[in-house]
Amino acid sequence: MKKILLIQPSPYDHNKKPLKKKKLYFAGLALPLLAALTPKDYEVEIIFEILEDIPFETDANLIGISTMGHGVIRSIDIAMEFRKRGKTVILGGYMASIMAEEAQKYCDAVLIGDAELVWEELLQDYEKGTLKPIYKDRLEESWFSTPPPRFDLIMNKNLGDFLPVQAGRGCPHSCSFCSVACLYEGSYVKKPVAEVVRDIQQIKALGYRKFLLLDDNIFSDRVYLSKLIEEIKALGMEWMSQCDIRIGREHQLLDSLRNSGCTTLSFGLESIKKESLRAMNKAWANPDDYPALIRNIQDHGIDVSTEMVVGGEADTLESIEATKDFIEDNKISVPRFYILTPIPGTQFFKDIKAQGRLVKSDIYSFDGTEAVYTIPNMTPEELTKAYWTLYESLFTLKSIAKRNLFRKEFLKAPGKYLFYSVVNLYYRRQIKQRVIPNIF
Ligand code: B12
Repeated sequence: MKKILLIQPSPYDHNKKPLKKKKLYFAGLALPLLAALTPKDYEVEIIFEILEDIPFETDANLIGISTMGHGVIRSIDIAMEFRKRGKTVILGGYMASIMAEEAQKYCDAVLIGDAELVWEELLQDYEKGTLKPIYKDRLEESWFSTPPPRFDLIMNKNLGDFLPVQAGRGCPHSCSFCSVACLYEGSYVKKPVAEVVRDIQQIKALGYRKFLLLDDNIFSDRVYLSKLIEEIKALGMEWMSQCDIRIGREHQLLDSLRNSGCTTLSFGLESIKKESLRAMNKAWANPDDYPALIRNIQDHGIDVSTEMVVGGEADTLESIEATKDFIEDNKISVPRFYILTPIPGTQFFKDIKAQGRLVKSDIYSFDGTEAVYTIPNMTPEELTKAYWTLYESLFTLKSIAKRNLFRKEFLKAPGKYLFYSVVNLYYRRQIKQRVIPNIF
């Protein structure tokens, strides 16, 4: 039987060893989906390197490797290792898609964008010996379809208590730093509601009670979202997702979301400085509104998780310090931060490069914990220092307690806030070791 090995590499740690974890909480959908798109006469094996070692001596002749952010360096190293062994290597995923010319140097073919429309053609060409260096497609219609993901291939791995589902891809906004905007250019494509329900039912049948709707912005199409959550409600599951903070204005929708089992929403708030948001082409978000929007969402029983960046155009050491008060005042249980980083391929990267502001060229510095370009109000070294100081200041025992224990919701759900406190303590340890905090 023909065999393909699909790999989700793990990024290198500071000692250039692939990062390892005992458990993978946020399993991606790409490889189970790619496996489902693969014709039945192929045997497919999936490797999540974060959990397991790569079988370089595999009997598979075709190797598919995914790429994400700075982790692409590991993907390239794996690709070269397999090519040395005479295997045919395909690179796909976000990073290979937005820097395809570079990726092409290390593999036999790059698949740019969505695999749904070209994966089968690529496999046919491979069999005929006529593989092209680039396969490119992007779902352009407003609707797309996928087969049910092959979760059977990952059930033997140590995963968290939820599995991924996807309803839509893309986002109507075009924030200049965003890889999603770079690939989807402001478009939003979605799956028929019945198909999303089918995928959730599959997860339920596997014994899970929770799922992660890993869409980039579930508030992209309000009519679609309303229909979707009506159906989700009937499934009796708990779920989490991410979206545009302005959903906080929608009282009725928030009620329906909560009633459908939505427990947590994550928001890319980025900055408390309007001018910094404007420079990111994100002026549609107004930080003056953030506190009221967050409160509304929390008052509807949905936990708010935040992703923010420091190092925006108008950021100062004072505004970074003030971010601490913002997070504490708004009782954000598990805040996450990155240093604003121009990812190659994005508009932001093109602008910063054209302005001659890059101070690092090694992509491994582009992991969101190191300043890689200059900003007006501080040096890159000051920015990196301010970033870690912000993290440290929010992960003191006092701040963890303030955000998780001394809040009005604590008595209603003490177990949950104690769990968040434990996650905070875990993050605290990682911050001390200067490792980007995550539980993955
Ligand atoms: C789940 C997830 C993770 C999980 C991955 C778990 C795992 N091992 O499977 C975790 C939490 C570990 C993670 C970590 C990181 N992630 Co991540 N992650 C995601 C997320 C939310 C969903 C991915 C997903 O399953 N999507 C659904 C699938 C169906 O879509 P897809 O991945 O695009 O796959 C399609 C195509 O791209 C293509 N494809 C994908 N892979 C391959 C491989 C081959 C061979 C082929 C042919 C095709 C192909 O086919 C698929 C079907 O069309 C995305 C956001 C997003 N919009 O996708 C971010 C995202 C991919 N992550 C991102 C980043 C930056 C990271 C980190 C670098 C963060 C950090 N600073 O540490 C790390 C790197 C980890 C690594 N392994 O290298 C960025 C990537 C940006 C970029 N330019 O590359 C994204 C887009 C988030 C964002 N909005 O910026 N991530």
